[in-house]
Amino acid sequence: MRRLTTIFVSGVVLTALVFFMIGCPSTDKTAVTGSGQGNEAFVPPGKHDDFYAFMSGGFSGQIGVYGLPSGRLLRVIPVFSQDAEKGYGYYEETKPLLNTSHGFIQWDDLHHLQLSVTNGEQDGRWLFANANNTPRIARIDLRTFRTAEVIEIPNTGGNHASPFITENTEYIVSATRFSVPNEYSGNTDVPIETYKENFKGALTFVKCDNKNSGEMSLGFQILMPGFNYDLSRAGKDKSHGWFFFSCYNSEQANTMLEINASQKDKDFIAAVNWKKAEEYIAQGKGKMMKASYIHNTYDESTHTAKSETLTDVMTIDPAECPGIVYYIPTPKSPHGCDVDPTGEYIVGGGKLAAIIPVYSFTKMLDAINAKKFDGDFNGIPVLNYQAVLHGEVKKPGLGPLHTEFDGKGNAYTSFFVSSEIVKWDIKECKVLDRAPTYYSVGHLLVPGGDTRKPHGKYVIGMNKITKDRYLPTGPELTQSAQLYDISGDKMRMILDFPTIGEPHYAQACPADLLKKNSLKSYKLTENKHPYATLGEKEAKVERKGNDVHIYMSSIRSHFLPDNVEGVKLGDVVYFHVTNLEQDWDVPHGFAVKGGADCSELLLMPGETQTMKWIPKATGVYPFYCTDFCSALHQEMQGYIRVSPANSSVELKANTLAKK
Ligand code: CUK
Ligand code: CUA
Repeated sequence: MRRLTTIFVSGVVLTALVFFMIGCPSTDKTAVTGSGQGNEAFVPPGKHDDFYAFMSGGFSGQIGVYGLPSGRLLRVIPVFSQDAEKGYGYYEETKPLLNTSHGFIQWDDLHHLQLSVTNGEQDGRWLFANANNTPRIARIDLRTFRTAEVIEIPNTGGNHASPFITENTEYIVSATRFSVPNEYSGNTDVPIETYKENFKGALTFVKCDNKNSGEMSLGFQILMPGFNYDLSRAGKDKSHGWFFFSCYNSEQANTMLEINASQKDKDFIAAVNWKKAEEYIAQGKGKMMKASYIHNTYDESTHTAKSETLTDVMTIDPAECPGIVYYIPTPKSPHGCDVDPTGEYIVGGGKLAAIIPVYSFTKMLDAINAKKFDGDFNGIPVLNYQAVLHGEVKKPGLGPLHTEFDGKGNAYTSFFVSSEIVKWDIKECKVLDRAPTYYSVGHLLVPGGDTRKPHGKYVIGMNKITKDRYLPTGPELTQSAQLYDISGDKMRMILDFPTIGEPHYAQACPADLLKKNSLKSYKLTENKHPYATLGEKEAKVERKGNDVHIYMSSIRSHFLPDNVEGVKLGDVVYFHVTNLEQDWDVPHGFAVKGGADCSELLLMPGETQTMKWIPKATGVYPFYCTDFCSALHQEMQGYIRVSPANSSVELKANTLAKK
């Protein structure tokens, strides 16, 4: 999305670009609008924010948790990238979460988030996130604000239209951004110019154990024509049972997409009847395919993640199963695809379109029944545009991307090229208000604005470019979020704050939904980690061949043992550290000098984590606590001695057992 301004292919865009450059002067004194002068967003110390906002970190692979309206960054949740701040992906227990069929991957590009829903309303249980690069979906547990599960999506290349979910979190979808040679054909080594024959675009429906643990498994995959599937939303209420996916590159170009995929006036939104797909599969119309993909789960009782390889995928061919997919023609190179709270209206965001098309679900069903088709694409019926259209928002702005709703009949659409948020009336398709953003807004969010019950109150624009808006920080400038009050007729900007990584989509929910469930510590009595040290008396050292296991406890303000000797070159040392505290907000850290692939441990009360440490030279190495935990935090330290491989120093440590 960052490079959208470099498209020079159509008159519309060229005009748009000029407009953009004019609309973005570097000395615009009136640029800070909003009558609040920042006061409205101020939440004094001791008072809590009204909302949690979860913002994707984009190419940081993480999630930023902010309070609203203060804009305070409260936590960064590591998901797809290693995070040295928390040791995530460095310590042994979390490494399996980053396993894929391509091996251990330390990074990804996280674009979208969605909170779990029940009856189309936020239920505060889980947060889902997509990996756009190596296709995966993660589930974050909102009791702990930690990644609990990651599942890989086979036969796809880039998981962009994801992790959007159905009304009761029955399914989380994943649609391939890049179509790829069909993995199940057994031959993916094909000439790229055979794109049209050989490349497929899979839409994957990942099942969620929505009544219990939330655990994910692959439900089924629909093998679609080879387009680029971009964004999606589930139907709601009357349209429950359907899912809508935008796609571009219906030209099926495989090179220079900025020109070659911008030829047609209209691409498509694919309307998918997933309930009908379930019926076909129940009737045995699906095909089970062999694949290899990874599923990683974190077990809270052992504080440890494990990885398993799965091998089966149920697939379904829409050409052989009439009634599961219809294409709705959509101008032009659509990006966003959003469904209003009633489930009746489907909004397309054509990046190069001069209007916003709004489709009617009722009209769509009528058109399907009356067979108002304009031909088909590979056996998938193409619906007549006019027959499905509710209306077009005329002259809304330039470069429409995404739309959210306030539950009062209004929609808010972001415009990348003209840098603004536009409020419009859904029924009348009439523009009501517009507010500038600084600059080039991508996604926007209204708390609950994608659900059946939006909480309204605010809209946040997430901007790709900040140029002159903040103090310069060298060539790379921060991206930003801008908070507008939408409780009145006019949008008013009340806060502007920098964000981590590149925020694409974000979600917000009332603080009360999560606050009461937030975990304060892990119970030591429930700690089932095989290497836990559940009291200081259990601290010990053990040699198993070249492996040295140190069962270490930590409590204010010492480690036990804190002197270890008898480790030899060639040994692999495992520090299994348990935090014996049972109070809220008392983590201990742990770090040793040197050692390959090392980070720190950051142990929550009651938790056990393991650092693998391979010394490279003899000597005495200090270790210490990295988190300021008490007045004597600086005293919380120790030593480990490493001797030559042939040394006769016995393994020993100052544990209570020995005294
Ligand atoms: S995308 Cu980034 S602004 Cu990946 Cu949802 Cu539209
Ligand atoms: Cu424990 Cu500082």
